[in-house]
Amino acid sequence: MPTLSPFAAEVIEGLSEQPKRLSSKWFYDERGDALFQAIMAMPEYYLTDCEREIFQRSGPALLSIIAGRPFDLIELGAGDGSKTQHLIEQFLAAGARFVYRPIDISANAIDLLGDLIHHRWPLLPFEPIQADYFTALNRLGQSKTDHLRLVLFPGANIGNFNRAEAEKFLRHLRSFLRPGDLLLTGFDLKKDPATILAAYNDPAGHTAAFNLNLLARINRELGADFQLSAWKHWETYDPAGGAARSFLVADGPQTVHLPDLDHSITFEAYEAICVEISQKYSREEIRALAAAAGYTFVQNLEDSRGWFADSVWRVS
Ligand code: AVJ
Repeated sequence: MPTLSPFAAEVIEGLSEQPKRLSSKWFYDERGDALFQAIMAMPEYYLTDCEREIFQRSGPALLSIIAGRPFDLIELGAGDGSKTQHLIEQFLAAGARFVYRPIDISANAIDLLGDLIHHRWPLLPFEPIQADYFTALNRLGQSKTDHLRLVLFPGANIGNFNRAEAEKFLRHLRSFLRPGDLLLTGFDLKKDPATILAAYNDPAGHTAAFNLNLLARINRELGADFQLSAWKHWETYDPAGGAARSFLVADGPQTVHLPDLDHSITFEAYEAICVEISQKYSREEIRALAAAAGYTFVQNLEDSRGWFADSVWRVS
């Protein structure tokens, strides 16, 4: 048995389970990044606009929590950093002393962000780390700075974990931080189910294309023969549990071959693959999660509609 790439191993494992599933983390290849940009630009996808509004006006609140201490502004999954630049602008205008330390797995994203930051604020200390979250946090844990840390985990990425996984992730994150350090996490709040469903079930089909790209990626990278036209995107939102779930449903029986991996997978008619969960939270659930993961809840920063919360916690 040849050693499988992490992607191949997870595809085979997830499609061997009952019910079948694939992790949404594999959505983001080059094509997936572009499709996600299209999702963020569409009117139904309110999350990005809400968080931009929050960042545009939360500089003073964050600086008052930081209370004048020099700090490291650490951003998990910085991407193009476009929302964070609103915070940086307010922090600099207020004379705050801080180092900007974006973390991203993509070297390309870090390079582009570096050019932008150097051009806009040539004097801002900029120390990026190109690595996955935990490798980067490990490195930060070894650095000797006495700066307070403000860690940003924006974008509702926490929603791609179920509740138990979210707690585990946040607990693990805390183990790299020191008492007094701050964590800001983006949570999509429970709201009118119609609003949530529309954000993941757009009439233009951007979300469907984004999800189907996962099967296309398996074809491209693992030599599989998924017939994309035989799959349809199906979205649900459970207003009690708060999970939006995305499925890809087979519209007839089919067998998919992965010749490179010497493997094939059969699907019954209407069999579904669960490809994403986007968990929504109540304010009460956010407080409970903070406590369960070992943090002290400090404050929710919300948009004017009360649709999204960037929740600020302190390491106890
Ligand atoms: C990037 C994880 C926040 O769950 O809302 C958007 C991804 N999926 N539309 C989300 C996504 C379908 C998004 N996150």
